[in-house]
Amino acid sequence: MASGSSVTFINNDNQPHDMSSDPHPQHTDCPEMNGVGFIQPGQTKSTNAFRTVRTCGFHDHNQPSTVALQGSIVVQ
Ligand SMILES: [Cu+2]
Repeated sequence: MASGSSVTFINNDNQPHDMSSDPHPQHTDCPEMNGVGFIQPGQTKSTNAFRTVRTCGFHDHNQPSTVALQGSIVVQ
């Protein structure tokens, strides 16, 4: 993903999620993830624009060890 872009999260689950930057629980790596945060079922939210070239890992803060709710965004 190009620096300066944002990423849209769509919650297709039937429960809310709290999408946060790694590391858990500090969430300090990529503050751009704060644009998503708590997301209700069916809701769509976007990150803030990523301006630093790096890889941003994320997780569900309420289920931090659930691998299916983890991922990474590569900012190039
Ligand atoms: Cu967390």
